[in-house]
Amino acid sequence: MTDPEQPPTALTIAGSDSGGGAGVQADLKTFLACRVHGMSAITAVTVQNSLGVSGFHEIPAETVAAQIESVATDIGVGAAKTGMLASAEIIAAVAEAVRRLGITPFVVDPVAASQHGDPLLRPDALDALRTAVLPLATLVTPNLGEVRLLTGREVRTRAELGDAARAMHALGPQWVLVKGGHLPDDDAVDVLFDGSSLHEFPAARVATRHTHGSGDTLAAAITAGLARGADVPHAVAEGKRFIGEAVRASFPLGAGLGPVGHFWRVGGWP
Ligand code: PXL
Repeated sequence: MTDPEQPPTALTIAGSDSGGGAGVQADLKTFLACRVHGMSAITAVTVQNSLGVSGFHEIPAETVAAQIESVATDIGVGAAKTGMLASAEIIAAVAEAVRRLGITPFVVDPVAASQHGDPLLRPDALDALRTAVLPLATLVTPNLGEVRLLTGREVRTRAELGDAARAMHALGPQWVLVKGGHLPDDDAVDVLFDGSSLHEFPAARVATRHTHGSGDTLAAAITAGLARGADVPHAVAEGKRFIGEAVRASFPLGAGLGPVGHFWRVGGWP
């Protein structure tokens, strides 16, 4: 039973990014900036910097499940999200733990690759993601590449976003947020679908290549909103505002892709 004096809590089930811009590190910074106590169940340790991912080490599936169980049975999980899940074994263990412990709301960011294109999910794990995890999701947040991997659908125009959301919804989540940022339009539109109505979230584009960790940050900000008691449309609206400001506050780091600026709301640099 959660103490009413305890702050809202959120759990990320994701991989570590040694460069600090994406993965668990992005999620925990976002949770803090959104005023929830962040917790982590680490699925894999990636070796990476601004130039890309040069390797990763998977955590044993039973250790991933044990991390989830440990925090859920003591601290309580107000909302959870997934990021890099790495393998079919880890996916099966996460799905079993989330179901058994009744963890909800549950946001699934179906991460398959880094922005550099480095794989973060074994190709043979896609089926497990589709069949074991998506039916448990309160919300799934695919980009267009992930829509293609999960549904076989190629989205080339804004008009096709709705069909993509319907195809994703048929895989079992309660809500779908398809991120249209990779379309060649002037603004970037995401569409939210609950099985009956479509809602568009347009956003102005920001001219920067430093967007490492942006998908993780959006899903984490939405998860924080859900942990604070918002419904899905309000949590998505708040999450879109958070990531919009974070992209505007992004900065160069190292020789490659810099991260979004998680500290836009807490103040400090720049
Ligand atoms: O942004 C997707 C992502 C998720 N999780 C980890 C990552 C990345 C991208 O690099 O490294 C650990």
